[in-house]
Amino acid sequence: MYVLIGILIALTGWYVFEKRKRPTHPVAPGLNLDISLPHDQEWEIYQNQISLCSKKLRVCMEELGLSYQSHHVELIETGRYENLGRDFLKINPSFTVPVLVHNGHPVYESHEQIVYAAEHSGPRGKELLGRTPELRNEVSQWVDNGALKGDPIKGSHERAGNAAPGLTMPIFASMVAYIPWWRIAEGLLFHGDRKRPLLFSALKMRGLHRIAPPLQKIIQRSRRDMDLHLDKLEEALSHGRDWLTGDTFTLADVSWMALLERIDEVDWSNTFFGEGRHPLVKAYWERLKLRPSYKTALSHRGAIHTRALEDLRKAKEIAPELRESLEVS
Ligand SMILES: N[C@@H](CCC(=O)N[C@@H](CS)C(=O)NCC(=O)O)C(=O)O
Repeated sequence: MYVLIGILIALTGWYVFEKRKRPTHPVAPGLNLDISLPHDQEWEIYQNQISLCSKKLRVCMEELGLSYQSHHVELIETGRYENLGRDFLKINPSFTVPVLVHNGHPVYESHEQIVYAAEHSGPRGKELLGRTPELRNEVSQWVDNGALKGDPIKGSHERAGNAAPGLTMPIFASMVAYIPWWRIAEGLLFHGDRKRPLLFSALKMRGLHRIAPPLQKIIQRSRRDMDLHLDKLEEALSHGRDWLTGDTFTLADVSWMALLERIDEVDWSNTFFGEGRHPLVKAYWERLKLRPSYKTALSHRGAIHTRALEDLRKAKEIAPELRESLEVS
C-alpha cells in the first residue's frame, strides 16, 4: 500500500515538473521580431513530412529558390510527439509545424509564412505574390481559401484548407495503428489542445473499420465541402488559364498544390476526379506534378505513411461498406 502511494506521489511530482518545463500558449501569426532563436542560416524551417501546412511552405521555398535548413519534427502520426518536447516548444509554444525562421526570428502560420518568404525574395517573390494590385488581391483570396485557420475540424465550408484535416482522418486511423499507446499518452498528458490526442486515441481504439460516428460526420462534411471548393477551382480554370490566376504561377497555385497532393496521398482522387469529375482540376494537378518543386518538396512519403496508405486501399477493397461509408454516404 505504502509503495503504491509512494509511486503515485513520485508520478504526480514528475508530471507537475515536466508540465512546467513544457509550457504551451498561443503565438502571434506572422513575424515575431521580439523572439530570437538559435540559427545557422538566414532561412530555416521546422516541418513535418506529411503535414499539409509544411508541404505548402516547402513548395513555396522551392518555388522561390531560397536555400534553407530543414529541421524535421515528428508528429504523432509519423511516430511520436516531438512537437511537444521541450526543445520544439521553445521554437513554437503553440506546438504546431511549420515554423519559418528568418535571421533567427520565427514567422508563425503557414499562410503568413509563404507571403513573408515571397515578400523577402526579390523579383521571383513579386511574381508569386501577383504583380498588379488586382492580381495580388486575387492571389491573397486563394491563399486565404487554402489556409488552415483556427480549429482544424471546423470551417471546412469557408476554407479548402480547413476541409483537409477531415479528409486526412482515414489515413490517420491507419497510421495510428502503428503507433504504440504510450506515445499517444504523452499527448494526453502534455498537449496544448487535448482534442487532438483524444481524436488520435479514438481512431486508435476503434480502428479504420469502426471510425466513431461523430468523426464519420466530420469526414463526410469535409468531403462535401471540398467538392464545392473544387467546383470553384474548376470554374477558375475554365478561362483557358494554365494556373489559377492566369498564365503565371503564384502563391495561389502553391496553396492548391499542397491541397491536391493531400487529396492524392489520402486516396480521395477517385471521389473527386473519377468518372470525369473536375476534369480541368485533374489536368491542372498533372501540370503541377511536372514542376520541379513537386519532386523536391512533395514526392517523398515516409515508411508509416506508405504502409498506412496501402492498408487503407486494401481495407476499402475488401470492405466495400467502408468505401461506401467514407466516399458515398
Ligand atoms: N494554422 C496553422 C496550422 C498548423 C497545424 O495545425 N499543423 C499541424 C500539422 S498540419 C500540427 O503541427 N499538428 C501537431 C499536433 O496537433 O500535435 C498553420 O497554417 O501553420
